[in-house]
Amino acid sequence: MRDDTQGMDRRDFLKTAAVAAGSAALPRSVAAGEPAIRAEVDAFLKDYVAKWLPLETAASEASWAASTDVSEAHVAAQVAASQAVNAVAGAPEVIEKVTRFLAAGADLTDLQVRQLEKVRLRAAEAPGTLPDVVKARVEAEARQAAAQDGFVFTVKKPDGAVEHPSANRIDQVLLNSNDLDERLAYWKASKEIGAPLRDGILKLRDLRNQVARGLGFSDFFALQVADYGMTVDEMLALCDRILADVKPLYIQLHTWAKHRLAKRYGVDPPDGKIPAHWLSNRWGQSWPGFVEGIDMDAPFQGKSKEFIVEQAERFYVSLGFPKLPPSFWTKSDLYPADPASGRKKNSHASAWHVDLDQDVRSLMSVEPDNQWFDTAHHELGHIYYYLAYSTPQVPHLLREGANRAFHEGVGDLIGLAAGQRPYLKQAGLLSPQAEAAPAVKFLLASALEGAAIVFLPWAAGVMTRFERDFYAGDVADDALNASWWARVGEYQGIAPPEDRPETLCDPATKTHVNDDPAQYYDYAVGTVLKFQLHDHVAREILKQDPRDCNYHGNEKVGAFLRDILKLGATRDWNEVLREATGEGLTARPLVAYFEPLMAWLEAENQGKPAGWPE
Ligand code: X8Z
Ligand code: ZN
Repeated sequence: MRDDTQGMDRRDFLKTAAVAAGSAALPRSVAAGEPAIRAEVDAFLKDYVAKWLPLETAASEASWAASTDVSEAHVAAQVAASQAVNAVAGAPEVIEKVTRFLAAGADLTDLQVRQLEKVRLRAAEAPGTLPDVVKARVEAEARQAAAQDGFVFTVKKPDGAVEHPSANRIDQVLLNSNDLDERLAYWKASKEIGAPLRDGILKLRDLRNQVARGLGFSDFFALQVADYGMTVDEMLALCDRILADVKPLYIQLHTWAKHRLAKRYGVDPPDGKIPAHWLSNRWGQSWPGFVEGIDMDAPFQGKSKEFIVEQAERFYVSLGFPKLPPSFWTKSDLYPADPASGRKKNSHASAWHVDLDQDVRSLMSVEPDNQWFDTAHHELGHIYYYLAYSTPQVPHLLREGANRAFHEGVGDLIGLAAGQRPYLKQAGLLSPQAEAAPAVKFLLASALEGAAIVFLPWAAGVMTRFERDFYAGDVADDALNASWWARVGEYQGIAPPEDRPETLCDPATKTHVNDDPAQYYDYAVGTVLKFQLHDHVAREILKQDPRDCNYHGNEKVGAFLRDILKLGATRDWNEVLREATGEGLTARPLVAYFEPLMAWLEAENQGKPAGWPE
């Protein structure tokens, strides 16, 4: 199982939990039937887990092999292993029993209801009542992943030479090059991967929807949102609120960046949107490297790639987390594949909980730079979450985050902590210029990069809206690019450098669209959550300024986090958050964190037109 696991419908749980609470007041004689069904459910869950877990582990193992070494044989093995686990998870008798048990939810314990909801959502991903569709989906998923992971980028150089750059190399050019022609060549090369994935993503949309509708979900997007106990409309409304909260600051950042980049490339700033190839990320989801005097990569020059992951582990250990199990180091695939080996692997970082116990692994292509430093903390957050809830107190079916956004938010929180200047200085990872830079400049760099302000229009806007429309049937097959760029323009104020015909497929250049579908709001909600937890940690535990604090070595912070992580999915996420921070989900700490930037940017941007035409 990867960190994009399926969730449960909390709405149903809350309904049943409320009924269950009421039943406690009934006379004993009325409640006398409870133990019988509870015993029956326990027996069912025990039997289910005994059958499902070994097959789930085998399917994860096969998926791992397919993602770390793309080959026909690995695709075939992955399909066979997924089919085997689906036969158990989606068996018609499982669906029948779960439905019957959940109808009697009033007599069950909370933990039983939660596990049954997990079983139900797993069945909804592969209902045995639609065997042909489920089989076709498994095959199409595996083929799409292999086509993506095995893709070779090609750049034709001005001198006629041909380069096959890795994803890391493309990212480096977009980060460092001031030559707009070179930038355009690498940006366009990065989008070539979309075309061969176009037919596959259309086929997958239909198969994913057919599967989800089998158990009554309106479409595949609704099935994924069900993890939060929210409707699609509620999730979209939450994302819209996040977008509204950050929009004024985003517009100022957009204006500032447009002028800064025009100066850097020696050209006039465009009137409205920023050309996509100007930005230091293939999708414009993060804009690192723009702030003069803040070179976050310099301190990593001369360090080894191993240092990046080991330093991240040291940070967690300083908070009282254990050292990673030796198998993490032997089984993970942490560094770029040797090009000479011919091995192809997924280039996007992920964390894996293979046996839902101690077999934890990460797939990365770490290089010694600041982006991988941040990503390594993010991935270890998933890994430490897995380990924290792999205890006898947490049933295997509930070994997941409180919700998926918690899983994304935790490692990001530690990434945010490891990006604070007091810690970087102490670790020898802060350049003298970055140390001397005014606080507002450092804050500016933080708003632009990683998962912060610039990230949110992309995550809560473009990705969430595009995928929602895609699965709801609101995007015509011959308008994928048109619809994609309409969203990119609307939310990010970014324009394609040239026409993007429908033979290409720019949405499918983003790995999540292919292999982690309809879940990107996890990162938007996770970002809000990260700043909420950070604010609590800095103010209430460290008693330090959230913008200038140091978690390192503080075991109280570690204990605070472990108290959240060790619960897995045994509790309602709203309650977990409220108990941890005293508040429900709120973007207030996120907005407050960047508040000093607004006045500075307004002064910098004075006289420059802000925003872009709709
Ligand atoms: O995919 C990731 C992680 C793995 S869960 C590296 N992230 C998103 C992305 O890269 O698009 C982290 C930030 C957003
Ligand atoms: Zn993640």
